[in-house]
Amino acid sequence: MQFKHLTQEEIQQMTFDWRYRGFTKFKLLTEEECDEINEKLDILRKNRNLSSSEWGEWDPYMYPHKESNLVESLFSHPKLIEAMEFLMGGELVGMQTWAYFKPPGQLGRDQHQNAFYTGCGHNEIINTALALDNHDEENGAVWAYEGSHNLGILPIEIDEERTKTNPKNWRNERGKPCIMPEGHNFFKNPGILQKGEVSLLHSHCVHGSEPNNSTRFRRSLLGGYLKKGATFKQGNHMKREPIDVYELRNKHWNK
Ligand SMILES: O=C(O)CCC(=O)C(=O)O
Ligand SMILES: [Fe+2]
Repeated sequence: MQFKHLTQEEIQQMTFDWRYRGFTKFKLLTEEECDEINEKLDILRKNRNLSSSEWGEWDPYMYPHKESNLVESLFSHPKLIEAMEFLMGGELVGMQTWAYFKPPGQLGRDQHQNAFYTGCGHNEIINTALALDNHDEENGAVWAYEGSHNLGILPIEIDEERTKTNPKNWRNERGKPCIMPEGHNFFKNPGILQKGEVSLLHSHCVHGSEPNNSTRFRRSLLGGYLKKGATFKQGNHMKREPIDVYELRNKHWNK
């Protein structure tokens, strides 16, 4: 495979990470570029909250790429596309974008595998998280069990009390954790990201986040990408529709 955007070093790191960890990361944007996205997302969020009482103030923002050229261009970033084609071994279909704001005090997301929700096969979906702040243990970074991507789809356990802490329109955050195999010893990687780094998460890797116990935000722009030809569940909530990321890449990046 010919690479236009990834360095040899990045490819080596990614190859290792995908085999042994189930997630990888690299630098994508500068802090200034992140500030611009944060401003844009904040405008979208405020407009949403003014125009509808459906959403809580800090609820995730669904499909921001539909309303922002900037977000749409990032969703089709050539370096991201190249990395995911390499990791999944084929072309991609865009699935979803959403923005997380995670202000101080906000609860985290229970441990889960993304493939549980999208219903696709092993290594057939990658979720990206572009860090728009520094992410660390204090502000509830997304941790992941290293190597857990080699597990099948795990059972979940419903905790009715905890499901009550979910935002009204965002029912999968809490109360349906997956159950790890008994006595497992997967290393829990804290998922530290610098502002401007993007993480790529394997379909089956178990991950979650703790509450934001800091006085800082923990914002991120998330994307979902399916391997072309893979089947998926639309989802009651996300109502996923295939998005042509190559058309978007031509539109924004002309390459
Ligand atoms: O940011 C979070 O707390 C969770 C993100 C997540 O689950 C994902 O990117 O798949
Ligand atoms: Fe997830």
